[in-house]
Amino acid sequence: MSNVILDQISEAVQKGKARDTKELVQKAIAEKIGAKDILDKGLLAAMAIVGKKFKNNEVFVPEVLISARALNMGTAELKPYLAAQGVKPLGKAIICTVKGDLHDIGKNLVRMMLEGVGLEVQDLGVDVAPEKIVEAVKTSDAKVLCLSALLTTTMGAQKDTIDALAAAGVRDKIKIMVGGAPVTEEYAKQIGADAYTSDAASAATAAKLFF
Ligand code: B12
Repeated sequence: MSNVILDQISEAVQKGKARDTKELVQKAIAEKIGAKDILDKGLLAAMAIVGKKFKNNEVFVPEVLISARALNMGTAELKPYLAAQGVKPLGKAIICTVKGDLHDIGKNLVRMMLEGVGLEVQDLGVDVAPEKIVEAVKTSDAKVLCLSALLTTTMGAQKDTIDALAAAGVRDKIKIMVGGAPVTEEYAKQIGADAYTSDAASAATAAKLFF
């Protein structure tokens, strides 16, 4: 039974049907299907399929964008269930997708999970230049900075950002976490980041350790 609805959610995301996605997620929640299953087996499973088709040129940017919009509608419904409510603020974090990169689904999930462990998150958005990040770090009392990159061509901007923070004399003010599909533990070490994790839930667990 539960698989049927998860498949329906996946189907709705693949077709970019935002309203259907939202309603199906609400239905799944009402049927007491776990939020993590709805996310992994419904919403993200769909994006994996869309990603394959995108790679094979079977779908193009507009289709991927409407699927991303549907997925975001679905995750918004899940937010209260993924993120623990009423947690006393633990501290602050800054998050963004680095310069040249417009992918924000992963970033948004990480933000949601950080909020779930009680962090207040300042989201600088996508395509954020190192200078802007330096400014944010200087003017905030955030203890953790999360940098997301989804392209092999923009991973370098994670390093550029860390270098810019060092040049501005604020590198030691903040713990830096990096992530995104092409990023690895080894790369994170190489560019002098403090932590890397491969998914949003473990990102939140790792971030918590810095407080
Ligand atoms: C959706 C998507 C898009 C959408 C983005 C919409 C949006 N609002 O985000 C659109 C259509 C705009 C897009 C555009 C492009 N894309 Co695109 N896109 C994807 C796709 C299909 C899914 C990405 C995604 O959201 N995954 C789901 C999320 C949840 O996963 P995630 O981001 O990896 O995040 C998880 C972890 O990595 C981690 N995480 C993420 N960030 C962080 C940060 C920290 C600090 C930590 C600790 C963890 C962490 O936690 C997350 C949750 O568990 C991927 C294919 C794929 N399967 O990955 C291609 C993909 C990333 N895109 C690709 C390409 C090439 C492009 C374009 C260049 C295409 C083009 N020719 O125009 C443009 C670039 C635009 C730009 N300048 O950014 C390639 C990248 C190849 C490469 N290795 O560089 C991919 C891999 C597709 C492919 N196989 O060809 N894309």
